[in-house]
Amino acid sequence: MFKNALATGAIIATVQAGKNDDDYEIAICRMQINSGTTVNPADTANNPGGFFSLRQKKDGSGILKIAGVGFNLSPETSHAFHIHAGPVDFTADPATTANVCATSGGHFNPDTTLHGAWDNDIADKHVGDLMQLWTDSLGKSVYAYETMYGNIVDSSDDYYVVGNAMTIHKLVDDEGLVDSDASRKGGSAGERIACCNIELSNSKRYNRIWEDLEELIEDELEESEDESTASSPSSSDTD
Ligand SMILES: [Cu+2]
Repeated sequence: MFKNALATGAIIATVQAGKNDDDYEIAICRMQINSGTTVNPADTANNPGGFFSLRQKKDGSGILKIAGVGFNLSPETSHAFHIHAGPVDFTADPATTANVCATSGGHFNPDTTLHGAWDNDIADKHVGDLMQLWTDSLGKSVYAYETMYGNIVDSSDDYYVVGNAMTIHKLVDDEGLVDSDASRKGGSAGERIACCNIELSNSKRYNRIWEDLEELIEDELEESEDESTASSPSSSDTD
């Protein structure tokens, strides 16, 4: 099984990982604005959108990485970002489908856990609970994330995410911390403003893009570690 592959040791001989394009499986997800969203639906130049790529070593020896950009989002805030179960049916007629992103299901949640923060242990979050999209003053988000809960290389695994959708919500994800059904199920994230389907790609170009993205992910993760160290509980929180 995929998860056991991490422990077998049979993959130690993978020399020069990252140098060989064929070592990696790649998936892409190209955001489209939701039909019927309240966010600038007619303003095609400023529609919320984004492009994301997922990469993982084909032998299952590495964890899943997700990187990309979101744009035309609310500035200087964060947007809830999840994997939802099942694909969006983009063939649905926009004239009669008010919420095409809702043709995908609820959060991808093979363990039937409650919703939680992206950095929780899997017992306290959904597999589909991704790190939020943090935006700059222009409403852009540069995104880099890695997770051990999800894969794109073993279609028999419960955590296989290809064929599911990724969704950007209008609001901040409250990470299940509020005492309400909406919070515990979905983070009170508001409407789905854009969505995409996770599809495999065999374009070798993405591997070259990913060489840069790997650096980005490392930088972002270091930054978030620095921030969490800086806000450690030694400071006074009484005011
Ligand atoms: Cu969602």
